[in-house]
Amino acid sequence: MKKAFLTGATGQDGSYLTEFLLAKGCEVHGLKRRSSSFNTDRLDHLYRDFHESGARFFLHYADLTDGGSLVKLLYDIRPDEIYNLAAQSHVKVSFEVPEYTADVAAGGTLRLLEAVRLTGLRCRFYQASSSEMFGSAPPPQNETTPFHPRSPYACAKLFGHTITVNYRESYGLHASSGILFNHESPRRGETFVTRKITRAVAHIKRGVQDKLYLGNLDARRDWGYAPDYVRAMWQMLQQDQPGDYVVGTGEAHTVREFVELAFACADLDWKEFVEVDPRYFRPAEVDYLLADASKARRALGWEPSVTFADLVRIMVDADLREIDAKLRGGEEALRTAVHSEGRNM
Ligand code: NAP
Ligand code: G4F
Repeated sequence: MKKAFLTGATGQDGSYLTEFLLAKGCEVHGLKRRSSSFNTDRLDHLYRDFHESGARFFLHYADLTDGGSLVKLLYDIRPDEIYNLAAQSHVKVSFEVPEYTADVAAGGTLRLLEAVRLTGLRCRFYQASSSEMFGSAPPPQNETTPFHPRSPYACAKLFGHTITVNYRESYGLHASSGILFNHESPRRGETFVTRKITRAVAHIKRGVQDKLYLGNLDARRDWGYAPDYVRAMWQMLQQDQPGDYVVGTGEAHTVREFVELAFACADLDWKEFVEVDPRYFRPAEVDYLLADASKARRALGWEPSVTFADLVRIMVDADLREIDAKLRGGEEALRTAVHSEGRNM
């Protein structure tokens, strides 16, 4: 049975990748960082007590900012495949906590690669690189497009990407880097724009939120469905040769288009509810990301399975179900809670 180890297991992609690897028959070891409250919501449906026989999914405490804990884990687990998904992944937040963002996304990647080298593991390595690294490079972007990062997050990811390439070239490590464009799902963090929108649509529809405040509505993104993207990660590690791959749908939409469609899914007119608040503008914006994923399509046979319209619908429906379940569980308490939350997001 193959053993896989992933960082960022508690995040959006980590949860889908864990599901995917378990379905492939792997034993899966996820890294989770210490938190003062439970942070495994996205994984709880997969978890079985490790005392039970047949358990194939294990969580371990460590942190990408703590190199020793990474060496210890790799030494104990000895995985065949490593997926490095952990990061402070919010671009706007990276302007507020730039050093920490770099410590995790850049330094953490280096620490993990060093842990692989020092333990002498013969394993395959996946690095979660990002289309943000292209920044202001004109669309469409592919593996040969020069990078022009526009945020501390993107600069840190660019280091993570290039150090992965460097370990491949220096030490012969089977290390691949997935340059993934935006991918979303009902498990997307609540402060990324798609989820912020679909959650607000559901809350407005049910009368527990009045307004949605957003930043730049003109930015264009190539949005896909997260489960499709974790399949691409796995496919990269099944190749004989390591490499770098752009992964995206090849279709871009503005934030405004996402808003329009999401409100329409709930029979609402977005213009009545959406206001622009400059607080959500970024010091430097990435205007237009559009993937040319022809290499991934050709070499991996990768294809997205969900259209833009379906993605929006999937997310709105999931947020409607979530708010309905909460409302059934305690309407008055919830109305107060989501009201204040809606204003602060
Ligand atoms: P996410 O939901 O924000 O998950 C990030 C994960 O990293 C969480 O599990 C988080 O733990 C963990 N983490 C943060 N700091 C850590 C630390 N110091 N030590 C250990 N773990 C830490 O991100 P995602 O959307 O799943 O994305 C996965 C990866 O792909 C990220 O590296 C992201 O930058 C990159 N990426 C994402 C996209 C996208 O559109 N989703 C596109 C390109 C690249 P907690 O749960 O405890 O916070
Ligand atoms: O949803 P976003 O915060 O995602 P962003 O910045 O594109 O980054 C995401 O995708 C990257 C891949 O390209 C990942 F590497 C990264 O980890 C993350 O997953 O913002 C998308 C766009 C931006 O142009 C932003 O300015 O939406 C615009 N936007 C407008 N109003 C907003 C808002 N973004 C957020 N988060 N909140 C708003 O109110």
